[in-house]
This record gives sequence, structure tokens and C-alpha cells, in this order.
Amino acid sequence: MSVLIKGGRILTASDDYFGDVFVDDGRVALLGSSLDVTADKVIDASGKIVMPGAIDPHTHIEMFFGGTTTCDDFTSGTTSAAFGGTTTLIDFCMQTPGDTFAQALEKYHEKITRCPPVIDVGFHIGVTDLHTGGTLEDLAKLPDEGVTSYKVFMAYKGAVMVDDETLFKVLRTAHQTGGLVMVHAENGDAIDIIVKETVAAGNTDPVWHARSRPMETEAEATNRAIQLARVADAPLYVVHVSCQPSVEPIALAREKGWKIWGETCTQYLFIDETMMEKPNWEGAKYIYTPPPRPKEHQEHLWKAITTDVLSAVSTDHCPFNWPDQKGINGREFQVVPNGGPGIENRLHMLWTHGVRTGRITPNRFVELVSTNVAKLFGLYPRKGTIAPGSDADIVVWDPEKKLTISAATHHTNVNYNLFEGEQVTGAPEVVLVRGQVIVEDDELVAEPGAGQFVKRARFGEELLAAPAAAV
Ligand code: DUC
Ligand code: ZN
Ligand code: ZN
Repeated sequence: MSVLIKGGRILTASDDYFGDVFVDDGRVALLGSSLDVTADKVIDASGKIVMPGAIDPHTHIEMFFGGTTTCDDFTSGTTSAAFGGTTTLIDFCMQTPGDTFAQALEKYHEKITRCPPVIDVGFHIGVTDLHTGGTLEDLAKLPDEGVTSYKVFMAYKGAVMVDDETLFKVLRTAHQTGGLVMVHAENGDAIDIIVKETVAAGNTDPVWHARSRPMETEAEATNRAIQLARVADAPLYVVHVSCQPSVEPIALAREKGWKIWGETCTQYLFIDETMMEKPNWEGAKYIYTPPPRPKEHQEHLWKAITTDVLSAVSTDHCPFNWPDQKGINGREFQVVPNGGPGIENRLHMLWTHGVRTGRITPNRFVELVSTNVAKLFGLYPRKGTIAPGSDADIVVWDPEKKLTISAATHHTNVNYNLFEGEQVTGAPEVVLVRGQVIVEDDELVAEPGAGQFVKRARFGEELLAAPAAAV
């Protein structure tokens, strides 16, 4: 199958030019102006932007958490992602405490077999237990399986939180194996005390979720993880940075040239803590962690993504239906499953409020949602760019397309949208994964199974693109 994408504005992290893209056998075969080739399918991209498919490095699909399971499976979650222009996601394969890492991986491979994805999928391993199930020896073997990033939680005491000993051992293992360590950085011990005191004082409304997780607890854990990564000489990626106090240690580390990176998520750029005060328990929709912060932190985060202090914007898509799943353990903030949806609207929101307002350049947009992620997580240059030999994961983006974001029209299984009613300008027209059209004219045109599991390269190594097919 060959595809000719004609006359678009080709946008990558480094380039911005008009031309044609010829795709053959799932890969970009030729780039040029007015290419003289015949193709099975021709897509007229005049007036459109042709960019690499976005990569979401932070999702929680079909994850058991907080006494329930996130309501997207790998078919629905990846369908929703595709409608938003995401062509690869890297999900957290969570080790159930007591399981070996091989068992954890087997369970997640079963999930993508039972509910096949429509876009490509990779896994990070979520390390929760090195005492009764997982061993460091087994952790060290995972990069051979294409699982080259290790995630640890410094919060959620009594559930998935690990202590500093485990964090440090994982960092050391990453140093030896070429893995990248990802941290959820919050001081879980301090938060546990504050939450208990808050509840004992009778404060259980949703907004107390934010009030019991001070920004300093995020900043402290961020700094602790950074310093331990230095000691272990391991690369570190701090997930979902929500506020200026935790931006600061990352900024300092990067200024010093240390191997530290950070991401924020769409919701931290747009949702502030006042949303949690919504009446009738609607504030529970915004119980995710770290919590929404005071509004002024949004400007700090925008600054951090424009100045390369933060390197990526992910979604932390972690969907629980409201009110049923959010209320499954009762209507007190401390028992609400933590998580918010967002897999479909990352590009819509960032383009509308970032590129169109001039806050970020179009090239930076591509870097934040695709290229930097590909480089950090062992997918580049196969993914994250449009170059001869790279996978033809391509979004034909209509910069003028208008859309009202709504749970009534999105494609995830979750029944609410964090950005409900938001008018956006800029949306995908056609989405291709390895040359196969997945979404076209607002229709899903591929079957589940169009997506594949992708084995990633070790940190700092390239995932080599196969040679371009001959024309
Ligand atoms: N935060 C969430 O909101 N949900 C899942 C895990 C996390 O860290
Ligand atoms: Zn987290
Ligand atoms: Zn998460």
C-alpha cells in the first residue's frame, strides 16, 4: 500500500516547508516538491499541515487503581488517542505487588491481545515491589524485551509507593542497563499525615484533595529524586510536573547539564484548583494527582515548556466515570480513585492556546508532543519525525478546523471531559499509523489490531528506521 500526501506544509521539530510525502510499505519513502509518483491513495493536503504523529508517554489504560479499573481498554483508549492525532502511546505496565516483572508484562500483553489497539503501543514497567515478586535481576532483563523505562511512585503510601531504597536501587539498575527512570514525585509520607489530619478535622470535600497535597511535597520529592539520580548516575524523567516549586529543581539540574527531564500534562496548563469547588460533588472529576494548582502556576508551566525546562506535554490519561467510579468507595476525597481523562484533546488544546496565541512555535509544538518523547523513550528516528525511512505515523492537521470539546462527541469510554465546552481551532483531518489510514473525516477507518506493540531502544540509543522502500 502506498500513499501520496500532496502539497502540505510539512512540519517537524526542525523543519517547516511545503512539499509532498510519499509513503510506501508503512514508511516514509520520499519527500520532495511535486513528486512524480503513482500511489494507491492520494491525500490532498493543501492548506493543511503534515506532521509526525504525536506520542503520549503517560497513560493508564485498563489499570486497576483505587479499587476500580480505568474505563478505557486498549481499543477504546487508542481510538480516542487517534482521533486527537496521537499515533503511539506508552502505557504503564503496573506490577501488581507480589508479581514478577515477567508476569506483569504478560498481563499487559494479554490486555493488548484481548482489546487490540489501533495505534502503536509501548510499555514502561511500573515497579511497586522488589521484596516479594520483582527482582533487580529481572528488571535488568526488561530492556531486551523493548521495555526500556522504569516508573516508580514516591506517593500513594500503602498502595504503589516505594521507599527511597527501592527508588535508588531502580536508579542504579537503570545506570547499568540503559533504562530511563520515571518518577511520580510527591512526598507520600508527609501527604499521608496531612490527609489523615484533614479528614480528622472533617474536611472531606473534593477541594481538600488539593489542599492536603502542598506544592512543597512535590518539590521536595522532585529534588530528592534528582539528587539520587545524580548519585546513581542515571537519567531521570519527572512525570506530571504541576507547579513552579517543582519546576525549579528541574531548571537548576538542567542548567547544570544533568541528565534530568520533566513533563507536564495538558490539564496542568488549563485546569486550576477552583474547579474542585464545583457543587454537587462535581469537583471529584478533578481529583487527580498531583492536584490542580492555583491558576498562576499555569503561566510558570507555559514558561517552562517554552524555555526547555520541561521537555514534553503528556496527558496522564487515567479515566474513571463520574460519579459511579469516582464514588465507588464513598464521597470523601481521600477514597476517590485518582485520575482524569485527556488522551484525545492534548493537541487540540496546545495548538489552540499555545501555537495560535504565539506562546509556542509550531516546531516546539511538534517537539513537545512527539519528537522529544520519541528521543527520550527510544523511539527516534523511527517515530517522532517525518524523514525517509521513518514510520509513516503522520497527522494531516487542519489548522482552521473548529471543534467544541465535549464528552458527547469524544471517543474515550469515560463520561466526562475535563475541557468540556472548550472551542478549539486546529484538529486532525487524517491520521496514519505506519502508512495505514486510521482516522479520516472524523471516522475511524481501521480495525482494532492496526496498532502494534513497539519494542523501544535503550535510553540514548536510536530505534533505527528500516531503509526506505525502493520506488
Ligand atoms: N495520578 C493520577 O491522577 N492517576 C494515576 C496515577 C497518578 O499518579
Ligand atoms: Zn503519577
Ligand atoms: Zn500517571
